[in-house]
Amino acid sequence: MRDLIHRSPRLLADALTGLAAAAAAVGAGELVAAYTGPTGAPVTAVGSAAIDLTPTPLKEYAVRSFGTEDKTVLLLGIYLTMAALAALAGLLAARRPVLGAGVMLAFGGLGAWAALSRSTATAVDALPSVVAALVGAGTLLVLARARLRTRAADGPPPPGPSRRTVLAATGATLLVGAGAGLGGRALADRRYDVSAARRAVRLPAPAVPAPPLPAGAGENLPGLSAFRTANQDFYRVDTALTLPRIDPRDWSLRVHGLVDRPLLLSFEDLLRRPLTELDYTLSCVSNEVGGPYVGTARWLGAPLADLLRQAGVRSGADQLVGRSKDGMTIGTPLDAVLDGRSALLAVAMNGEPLPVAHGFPCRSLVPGFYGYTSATKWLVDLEVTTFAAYDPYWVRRGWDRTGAVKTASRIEVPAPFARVPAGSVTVAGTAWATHRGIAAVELRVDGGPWQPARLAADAGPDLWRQWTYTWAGATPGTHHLEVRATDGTGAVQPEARTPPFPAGAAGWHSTVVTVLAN
Ligand SMILES: Nc1nc2c(c(=O)[nH]1)N[C@H]1C(S)=C(S)[C@@H](COP(=O)(O)O)O[C@H]1N2
Ligand SMILES: [Mo]
Repeated sequence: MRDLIHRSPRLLADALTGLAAAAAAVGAGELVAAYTGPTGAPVTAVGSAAIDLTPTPLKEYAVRSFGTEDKTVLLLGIYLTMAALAALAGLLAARRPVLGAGVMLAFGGLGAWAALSRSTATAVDALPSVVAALVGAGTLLVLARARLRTRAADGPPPPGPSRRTVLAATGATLLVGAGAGLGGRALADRRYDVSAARRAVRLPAPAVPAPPLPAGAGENLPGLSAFRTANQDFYRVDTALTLPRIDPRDWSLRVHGLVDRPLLLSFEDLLRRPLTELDYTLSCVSNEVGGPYVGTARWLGAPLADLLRQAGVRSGADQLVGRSKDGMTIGTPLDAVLDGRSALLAVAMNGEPLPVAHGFPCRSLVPGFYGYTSATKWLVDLEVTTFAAYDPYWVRRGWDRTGAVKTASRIEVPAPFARVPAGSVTVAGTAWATHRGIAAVELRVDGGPWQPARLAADAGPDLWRQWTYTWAGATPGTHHLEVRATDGTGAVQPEARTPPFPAGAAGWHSTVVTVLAN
């Protein structure tokens, strides 16, 4: 023990050597990636590969526990793991500098492999990690050897820099590496910025405007979700560790596969088509019963069916696969796209060009389907194919290949575990069964009889519906509220709970509220 305490400053300094080398490596990698493309940055590449390789249950757990913050948590985990391994490499290098350097090379190799493993990768994506490996190995070799040389046992101090100088150089390397990393990120953000290009987009007026929302489609009740979700409040679910940044001038959409006339459209071509406006509620298959991954926006886009008819769909085709700039693939039943529903190639969301996080410059939307089978963001390619011929990204991971939205209802007011005064209590929430519509919502208290809720005006089957219920005579104590909806086909939401995997959550939402004695 005494010995360890005695040696610990030295061990710390050894570990610091490893951290400094890793910082220099990552910093160099970020700087190179600012020129070769941000998806190749070593940590981003490893993180993206981790997302693609994560088994479905773990991914579900991450989305459930961390929500939209899941990527921050992942990156934090990668940085901490890397720091721990780098510290170990430093300790190793204190005895065998070449071995420590070998660990750094292996790190870089992992980054290069990860960068190349992505379906959209090109050879230059490996460059940041290769440079990082060389910088990391070289730095560790130099620092560790310099430290070894200061360590002559007894007698006169060895020639060369003092121990303190080497330590200072190590600290400086750490800071310079971290600075290069942040600088590289900032540079990449500037070089790949599309906000000016996004602001420059002139959205045409819709050829087919959305019908006006009926008065009273949206209740204005504190605690109840707004009928229209603001862009900054709209949920975000995707696998992109760095957002694809696409300049519309560089964008094109290929339509191919089982078609008579393959098409290639520029963004201008797309905007020249007659555009349709659509009020639509988009939801995620990963949403738990009562969960937040649902939102409603006014979208503007080119009708997808017209485009496919122009291309001439061949008989036998039954799946439409969208491919994104970042390699995501999403498959939709073709008959649904062509059956007259308002399937769109959307370019705008709530009156502005699509936000980058929501797919700028173009995404697909097919009413009635969860996002993972219909709503490809950063869309660049549409392939008409068959279900037999191709399994898209999520289907390969075991998710249902159809992805029709299940009927869902949610109690939002009172909030879970709220404490409310006795007497008359307003209960309110939302319900959706996109493309089938909501015909009824019922509420029951403490397992009693189901009571009809009052539905807000019907804005159409592609939209959610708000509802309210006046709970008269709420008595002091703890109470259990349950909700269920009936969709436009007359099907009542089943009681049995199923988890989101593999086809979307089902079951009744419930909350517990405490009624206070007045
Ligand atoms: N390119 C790409 N598109 C994607 C995804 C993705 O991971 N990558 N996720 C899908 C899923 S699962 C959903 S629920 C919706 C979410 O869209 P939003 O983030 O705009 O709400 O996008 C879909 N489109
Ligand atoms: Mo989703």
